[in-house]
Amino acid sequence: MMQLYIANKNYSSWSMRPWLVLKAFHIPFEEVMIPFPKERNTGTFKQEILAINLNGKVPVLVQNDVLVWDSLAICEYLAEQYAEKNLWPLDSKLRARARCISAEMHSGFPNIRNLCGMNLRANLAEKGAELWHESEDLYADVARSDQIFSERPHIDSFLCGEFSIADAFYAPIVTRLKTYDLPVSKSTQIYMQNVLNHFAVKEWIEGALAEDAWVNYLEPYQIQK
Ligand SMILES: N[C@@H](CCC(=O)N[C@@H](CS)C(=O)NCC(=O)O)C(=O)O
Repeated sequence: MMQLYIANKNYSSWSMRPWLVLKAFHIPFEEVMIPFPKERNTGTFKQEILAINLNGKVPVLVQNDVLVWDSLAICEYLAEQYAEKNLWPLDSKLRARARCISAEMHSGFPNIRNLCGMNLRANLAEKGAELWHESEDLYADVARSDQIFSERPHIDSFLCGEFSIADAFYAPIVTRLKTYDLPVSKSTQIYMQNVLNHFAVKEWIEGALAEDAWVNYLEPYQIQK
């Protein structure tokens, strides 16, 4: 069975993406968790992941002698291996859009990523309001995601119709919008609710809530109780 190496569900947004794709499309896999250390550059995280992948980051997928690192490359590999499951939309126009917005997420949105780290256990609404007034860059990233969400084919559909890799790529943005309570349109609120109600997203979040590991360098806005 293939293995997916991930880090803490509470914090690891890149791990979340391929994990959601595997779950959403009922592809059997073994989850291997390598938790982040409490303090940066301590513990055994780096050593353990470097033993699997010289890039030193999660997620990593291992299937027999095939090693795939990087969330987008993993999803592309899965789409190829499980072609019958349509991990990308079947319609070529929607598929092109799904690929574009996933690539845009993969290489963009630095402000929301840096300022609003994923933290599923937290409620950082107050911090979100502060950041919203301080950072025009954050505004630009939120406005762009709001635009992408609002351009989906139907109010009740996912980004490109059925749930696809594109939705998995934006799921960590959805959770950030919620955690930091950032202002979004009504249409985006409906999309967010549909994503948060998806069984795979729910399962990941339940896993995150069950974790108790505190990673100091990923908690710039909270003090450990
Ligand atoms: N572009 C990569 C990013 C992977 C990444 O940055 N992973 C983070 C966890 S979310 C990581 O492993 N960080 C550990 C480190 O940099 O030491 C992908 O899409 O997989």
